[in-house]
Amino acid sequence: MSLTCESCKKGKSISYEDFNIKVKSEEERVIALAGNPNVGKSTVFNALTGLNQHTGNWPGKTVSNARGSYQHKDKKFMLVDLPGTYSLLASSVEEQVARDFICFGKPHATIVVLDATCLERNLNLALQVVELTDRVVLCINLMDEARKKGISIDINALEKELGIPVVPTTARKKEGLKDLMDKVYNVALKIENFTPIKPIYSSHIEEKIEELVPRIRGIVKDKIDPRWVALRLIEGDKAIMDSIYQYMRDELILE
Ligand SMILES: Nc1nc2c(ncn2[C@@H]2O[C@H](COP(=O)(O)OP(=O)(O)OP(=O)(O)O)[C@@H](O)[C@H]2O)c(=O)[nH]1
Ligand SMILES: [Mg+2]
Repeated sequence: MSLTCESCKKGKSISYEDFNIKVKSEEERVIALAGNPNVGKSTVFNALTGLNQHTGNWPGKTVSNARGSYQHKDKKFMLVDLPGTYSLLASSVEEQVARDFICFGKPHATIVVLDATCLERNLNLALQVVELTDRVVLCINLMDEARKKGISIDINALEKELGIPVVPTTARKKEGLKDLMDKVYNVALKIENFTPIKPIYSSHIEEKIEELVPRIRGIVKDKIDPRWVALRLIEGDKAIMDSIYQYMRDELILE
């Protein structure tokens, strides 16, 4: 991708279009599909999109991507299968692709697919996505395997604890997918509004965040969550500065 994105040249905000995701009409909603490796993302993707799929590469990267469309109720959706990642810390090209798409591509919703048999490890990525966007649906997949292992998951408690919709699925048997599409519909069309409960850090870190947020907000405005950028800066993440500059150069208010 060139340093100045196509949308910026046209005076528009950066969006999924700058990631080579083309929708047929403005009405079509773009949904990102994220998750750890091997949790059933492609199984969910295939079950929802069937034969309506295309593959390509992420702009400027050798990582391939798959997109597919499906219709639910009266609306069309474009599902984008992101590379499987354990985190969004952008230490690998796959993590960077997933993070940049969720952060700068501004999909209408992001589904995070989790493995019901090892929720604790998988929730790490889910919490990172929740820090980045309010429009998230958790899909707890492999429920059949969890049942076999005697693991039961309190879906309502998870929804309350995280403040986002949570759907149990067994994608291989196509169980739970209608419920997943209903929840994605509601989040993407803002029919139901959710306020995800974001992680709170130790008081020392929270103080630093408070100090940085107003300054970051002055630069990025409402284009990207200033708290999230503050966390990345505290972490010493240099790649995020490059990405912000690459994708938002013409939108930043620089003195
Ligand atoms: N038992 C069971 N197996 C499943 C389920 N969903 C997917 N699988 C199986 O899990 C394996 C991995 O599924 P994929 O859909 O390829 O997972 P993925 O997340 O796309 O994997 P990567 O793209 O490699 O990260 C496959 O053998 C699927 O058939 C499920 O709900 N139950
Ligand atoms: Mg896959």
